[in-house]
Amino acid sequence: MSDDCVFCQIIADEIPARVVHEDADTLAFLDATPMAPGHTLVIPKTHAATLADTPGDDATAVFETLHALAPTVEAAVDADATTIGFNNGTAAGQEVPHVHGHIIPRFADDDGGP
Ligand code: DGP
Repeated sequence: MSDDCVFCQIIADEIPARVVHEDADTLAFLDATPMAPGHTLVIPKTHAATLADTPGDDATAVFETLHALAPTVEAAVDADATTIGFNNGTAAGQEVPHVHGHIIPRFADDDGGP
């Protein structure tokens, strides 16, 4: 755990989050400032800032959770598709330095999204 990491604090249950999935290696919860209803973040439970810093097993676990969860998120909000991605590093727009994948529900009539 990284003490000053907001996502580590969510894992430790020190700050609240709307958790939608948890397993031994990953946690998924609703984004606090969603780009669409159901916008979900998937993180490894072990702190790593970026994908390059993430051990292979944790990266695999995050991608497995994204793969398993995206259809559920899409169906839950009756979306037509999902944008799935990582802002990987500060220059790419990553604001929280704990690696996380976004599941962003998309709708046929939305404005083009992120
Ligand atoms: P990124 O730009 O890829 O680092 O996205 C970080 C996302 O994390 C952003 O969409 C807002 C979300 N976020 C930041 N702080 C919190 C928090 O405390 N709780 C939750 N649920 N989401 C947060």
